Amino acid sequence: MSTKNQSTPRIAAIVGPYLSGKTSLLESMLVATGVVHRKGSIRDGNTLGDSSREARDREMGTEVNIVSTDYLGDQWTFLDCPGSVELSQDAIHAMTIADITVVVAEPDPKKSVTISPILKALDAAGIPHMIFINKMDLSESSVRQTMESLQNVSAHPLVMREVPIREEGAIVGHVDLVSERAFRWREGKPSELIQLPEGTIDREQGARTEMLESLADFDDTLLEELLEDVIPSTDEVYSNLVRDLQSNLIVPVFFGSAEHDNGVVRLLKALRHETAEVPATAERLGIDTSATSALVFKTIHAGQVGKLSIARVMGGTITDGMALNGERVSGIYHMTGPKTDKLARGVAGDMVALGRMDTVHTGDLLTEKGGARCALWPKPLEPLFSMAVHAADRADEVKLSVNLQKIVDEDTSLSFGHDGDTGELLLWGQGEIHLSIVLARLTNRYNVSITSARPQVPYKETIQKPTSQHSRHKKQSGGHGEFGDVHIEIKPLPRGSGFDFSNTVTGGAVPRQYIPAVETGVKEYLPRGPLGFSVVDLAVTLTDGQHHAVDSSEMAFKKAAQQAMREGMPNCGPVLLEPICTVTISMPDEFTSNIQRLVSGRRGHILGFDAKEGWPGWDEVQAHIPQVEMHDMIIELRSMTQGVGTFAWAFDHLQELSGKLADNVVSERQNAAS
Ligand SMILES: Nc1nc2c(ncn2[C@@H]2O[C@H](COP(=O)(O)OP(=O)(O)OP(=O)(O)O)[C@@H](O)[C@H]2O)c(=O)[nH]1
Ligand SMILES: [Mg+2]
Repeated sequence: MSTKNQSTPRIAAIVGPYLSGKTSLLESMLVATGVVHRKGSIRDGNTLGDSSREARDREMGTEVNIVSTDYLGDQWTFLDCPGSVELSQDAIHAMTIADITVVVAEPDPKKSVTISPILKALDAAGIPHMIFINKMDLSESSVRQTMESLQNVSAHPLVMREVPIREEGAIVGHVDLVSERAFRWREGKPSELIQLPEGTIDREQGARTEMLESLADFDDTLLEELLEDVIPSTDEVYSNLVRDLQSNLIVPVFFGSAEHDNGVVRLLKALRHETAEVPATAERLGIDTSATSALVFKTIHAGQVGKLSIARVMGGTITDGMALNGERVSGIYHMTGPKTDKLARGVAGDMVALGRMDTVHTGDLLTEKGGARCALWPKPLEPLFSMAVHAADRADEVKLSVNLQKIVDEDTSLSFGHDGDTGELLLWGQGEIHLSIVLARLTNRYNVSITSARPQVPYKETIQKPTSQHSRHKKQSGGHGEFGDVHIEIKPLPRGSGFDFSNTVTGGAVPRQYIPAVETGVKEYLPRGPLGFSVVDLAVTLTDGQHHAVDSSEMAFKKAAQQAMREGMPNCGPVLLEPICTVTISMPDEFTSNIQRLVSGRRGHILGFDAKEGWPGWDEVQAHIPQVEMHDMIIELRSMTQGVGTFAWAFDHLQELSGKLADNVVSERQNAAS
């Protein structure tokens, strides 16, 4: 099988749960491909990946590591993605653009559920993928147990490609189920070909039969051979494996230990022989490759080169100076971790960084004709957690928003903007860690220091009963006086009506030209009612009044109206309104029963639940939950669901809040104002 034509450049995304060993696997692959001679260590902070200060400080991946290399004459780019669920946008984009995804799982069966969201996303988009069960050096469970629990979260059959060779409980090597060759693992050296150990033969035969049966489900010739006890040729088995993987019918499973370089060359060889090339990926994404095209998968604002748009060439050739989407390419680079090398061109399949494409965004499809998005580009993740932010030094406010925009360009699961009700600058993202990385990046990269706080909830208030109010504004201070006199009626309106002003004055008691001033006066009162919040759902009618031929003015009537509101409103039974959201929580069904506790603990109530469409084994719970309770809900939800639960939400309605909770909100507001 080592005879193989050279392929076009290919891309593998490396994804998986937090700390499953993705970066270690990449490092081990780079040692195997000869790119680096000595492995960096995550703990020592000297890996080729995870080079940013935020990543090193936290000993975790905080952004995708892009490394292009050469393996046995083929070009490869590996996209090592952060595992934290809060940083999954990069992984989603990497999987989208890659020819294959390697899901790095842990051997502990209890952790298998953590790869469930990744597998769902891969299946939904039809992306071919393999699983690498890492950390086998630590494993106490059998490969079979791990396989069973992984199969529970995969829609497609998992196909074990090797069985372990054990000595005194520890795994010391593997038997490849296609070639039926046995290998002994060696620390830091290629595995050694050995005789198939006696004690492993039965397991090897059983597992090989299972593998062939899985393949026969998709191939009648193979099925017939199995039924007739004909041993299929190695080439036939390989061609089935390749076809079924590339059409996302099966998920091959390999195992090993990235830390000890075990099983890594086997995985690389599978990637080399079984991964489809760029035309298949372009077809999956609906991209026409007859003309030059490139899909932007990541935007980076860093280093001396300025903005870089990292793109995959899907068809044709990109050369420096070419105009794409109306912008001139100024510099084409090849990436190896944080290092960039200038290239003359990028050909179909290549991952290239394009310099200074100012108007280009992640997800844009670049062509000479210009200007389209990739229709199948994934939508940004829902915002789940927010903080109110401002520059510690007021003079840095502009610097803050300019640089925040750059960071948001790099990560589409972030957003920021002023809240329409509270006026605060809110930064939205996927969780506390996500936002703390953004704040650290603002400081480390752009030298802006930030203070952050829990965002205010946009409470409102309304009234429960009507009142009539007569108020007069009168001022005599030499020369012109001020005189305005109004009778108003204030009435509650149904929830969601907003505000209504009308006028029933007859006989010119309030001259026509002053009536708009009365309306303005009332409206100017509304942002701060008797409880301190913006008043909604009420009607005010001007019923009568008096004026003075000399002293009346628009200003005088506006003041009279404000005074009438100030005096009348406290008599209308003001009541606090809190925003309630409709929330759809999704999680694997084994956790559904916990959600009742989560929702009721947050003063919410469940509206219903159902199986999540297109996500076998997952449920969705609909609930109404007060917005104030949602601030840190994602943290509790994740802790209840091994990190995989998530939700979508939208404002639904305002609801009256009374009692102690309301009293606390009102007194906090009054303390803040005083
Ligand atoms: N024993 C053992 N430890 C491993 C193995 N692979 C990785 N580790 C350790 O697991 C920890 C996490 O490894 P990383 O490679 O950073 O994991 P990651 O998946 O890239 O982590 P994130 O990107 O933060 O999600 C490190 O302490 C590694 O040394 C392995 O095969 N065996
Ligand atoms: Mg990592």
